[in-house]
Amino acid sequence: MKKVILSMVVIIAIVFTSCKNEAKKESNSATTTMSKEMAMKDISFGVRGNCGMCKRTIEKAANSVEGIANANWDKDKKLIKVSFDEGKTDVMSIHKAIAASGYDTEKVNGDLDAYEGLPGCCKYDHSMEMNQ
Ligand SMILES: [Cu+2]
Repeated sequence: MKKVILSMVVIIAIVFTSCKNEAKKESNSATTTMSKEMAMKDISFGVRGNCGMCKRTIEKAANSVEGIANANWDKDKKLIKVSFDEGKTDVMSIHKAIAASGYDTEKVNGDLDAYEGLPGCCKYDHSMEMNQ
């Protein structure tokens, strides 16, 4: 069910993006600020974690990737929303950066040494459901 919702979101995002592309083609006077917006991509994916401290670590890791405009991890949903510049980075780089800080993402397992270094309250359960 979640996969269905996720793929619907992706489809809507693609449709929305292509509509914006159409709009841009129609107006040749599109400004540079508009093309900057066009390059930004919004994604979300599951990331395990427990608390507010996890939130800071996860978001800091995501924000350390060049091209990330915004990162917001939802503690209850175990989900991060990221806006990034597709010209500067890609989805896997964001997953890897978060995993390197010790946190599991949907695609990359968290670095175990970094996990060991996390405060006790942040030692999340590796079987925790993500993207709730
Ligand atoms: Cu924590």
